[in-house]
Amino acid sequence: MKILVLNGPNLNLLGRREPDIYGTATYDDLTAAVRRHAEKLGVEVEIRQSNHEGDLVDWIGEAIGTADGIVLNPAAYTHTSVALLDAVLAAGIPTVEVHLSDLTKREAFRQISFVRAACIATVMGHGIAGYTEAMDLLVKR
Ligand code: CA2
Repeated sequence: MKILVLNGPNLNLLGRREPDIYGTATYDDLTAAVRRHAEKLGVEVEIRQSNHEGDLVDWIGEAIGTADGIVLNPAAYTHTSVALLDAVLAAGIPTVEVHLSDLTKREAFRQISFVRAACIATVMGHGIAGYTEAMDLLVKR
């Protein structure tokens, strides 16, 4: 089984500000936790991050026929991107939406998620542990 983990804008800067919202773990900590968990589960993993919406759309499209599941934190594009929603719908690959923070406790504009309609589950508010929980959901499925 192969899982693709996609991260949206600014997540590469994780751990550098707003620790009260996002925790103190860095992006390297996140990728290390995901790789460790993939090894434990016996699955292949590929992790990517981009600040550009089109990169994320392209990577979802390229996953067709190569990935069995996607863990997707679209970051700010969660709240704006119909293109990402359409990409996940078109790919037809089981996808779990992940957020480090609990969006239900944040600003009104963060209550909207376009991609959610195409995802099999959403994990939020568990920090980087949310990524490994999402991987478990995909493996169980
Ligand atoms: O909670 C999440 O995981 C978010 O997807 C993170 C996004 C935010 O726009 C979403 O509403 C919720 C922000 C990613 C930026 O992450 C940073 C965190 C700390 C320091 C620098 C960047």
